[in-house]
This record gives sequence, C-alpha cells and structure tokens, in this order.
Amino acid sequence: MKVLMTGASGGIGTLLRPMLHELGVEMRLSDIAEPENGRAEGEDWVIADMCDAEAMHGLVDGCDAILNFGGISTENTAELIHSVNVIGTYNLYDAARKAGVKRILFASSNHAIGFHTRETRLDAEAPVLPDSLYGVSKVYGEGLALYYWKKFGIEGARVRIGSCFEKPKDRRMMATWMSARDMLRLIDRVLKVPRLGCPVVYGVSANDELWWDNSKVAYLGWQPQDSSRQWAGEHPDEPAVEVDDPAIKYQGGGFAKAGHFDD
Ligand code: 15L
Repeated sequence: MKVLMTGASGGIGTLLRPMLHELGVEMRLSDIAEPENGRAEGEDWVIADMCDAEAMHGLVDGCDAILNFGGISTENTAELIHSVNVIGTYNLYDAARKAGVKRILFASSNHAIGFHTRETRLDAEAPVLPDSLYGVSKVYGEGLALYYWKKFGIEGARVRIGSCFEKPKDRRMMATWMSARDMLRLIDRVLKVPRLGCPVVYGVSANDELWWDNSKVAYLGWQPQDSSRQWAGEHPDEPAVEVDDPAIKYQGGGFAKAGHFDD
C-alpha cells in the first residue's frame, strides 16, 4: 500500500514522521515547505502547494490512500483560509478521485465544534458549531469527505483532532490532548480496517476528563493508550469566577474568544 501524507513538515507531521515506518506501508511525504529538521534518510519527499491543482495530480499519482494534514492550521485571514483550506483541499480531493485513491483521512479539528460548551458531551452525530473561519474551513473539509464518499466511494475518516502536541500546554488541553502515538494507532486502523465508511472520529487520547464520545466508531478497533494525567499537576483548574470567559466556557478555548481575524 502506498500512502501520501500532506502537511508532513507541520506540527503533527513532525511528531509522526519518525514513527510512520511502524505502519508497514510505503510513504510519500509532502508539504509546501521543507521540514525544519531536514529530510530523514530514506524519506520520499515531494514539495508541493495544495493551491496548485496540477501539482496535486502528480503528487497523488500511484497512491492508495492519503493522510491529509496539509493546510492552514490556525485562524487566519478569510483569503488565506479560503485559498488553502477550501480550494487547496478541493484540489487534493479531486486529484485523488482522478487517480483512483481509495481512502482519505481528513485532519479536521475540534474547532469545527468549538462553540459547544465544555459541559456538552459530543458524539459523532453532534451538530457542527465552528468557532472561527478556520473551524468553518474544517466543516467544509468534512463535507468534501462525505461528498467524495457518497458520490465516488472514496472512504474517509473525519478526524476532529483535539490538541496533538508533545504535551498539554494549558488546562484546556488536559481534556483535548492527543498523543502522536495515539494518532499513529488511529491512522493504522483507518488504513487497515476492512470497511471504513466515512465516520467522524474525535482525535483525543484516553484523558481523565473527556468531552468527546467515540463509541459510534468502536468498529474501528482504535483504543487510545495515552493520557494527559501525568501533567495534571502542571495545569490546575481555572478559578470558578472565570467560567464566563469564552476561552474557558467553550471547547474551542482561545479560538472561541478571539475577535474576527479580518477586522
Ligand atoms: C487546532 O486545530 C490547531 O491546529 C492546533 O494548533 C491547536 O490550536 C488545536 O486545534 C487546539 O485546539 O488545541
């Protein structure tokens, strides 16, 4: 099996690259920029811009599956979000269709549902509630995944990633943290499960506090093994007096609180 990973120079790509050989598949890596830590020996790299439709055709050629981690990964101008996360993601999906790609993992984000309060428990059927233009673009990407599945049979996973970093950076991430290893375990299942469909999966480790329920995707056989528990002492609870602060009230945290980026 040949698998393309886009966004391979980004934060998650950088965490995952040293482990990808464990998947036992042939990998092609791509990003608009060279990896800051340099190419590792044996890695197959193609530097390409998702906004360049022609380049996407060459990039996906010969691949069976795609892990789409490419795109703008935080809030930005409507223009940039639109050209990269909307048009660029479309370019990738349509090139994948023409090349006969069978599966695409779409790296969605918790910011597609970021305006739900932290008291709300969400499962795969929860309504989208984006907290930013970035979150809106992730809703669009999830829509593309569904469209290409129903229309063309390309299976996919719409993975609403929480916070995939080495460790949680604040109190919120105690609930949203996902280890790179749990991401790798999920990727393995998404590539290898016999029947995938196009489910929503919440990309989160087995943390003590959880806002998201993955019971509807138990059929994937994905069991997150890590937990943010070991950092509990570093991130004490927020004072009760601050619960009206949108950054504390909503799942999207700072994205929900921030002003409109284009103002
Ligand atoms: C995301 O979608 C971002 O890509 C990442 O940088 C974090 O902000 C993460 O969400 C989060 O919500 O912690």
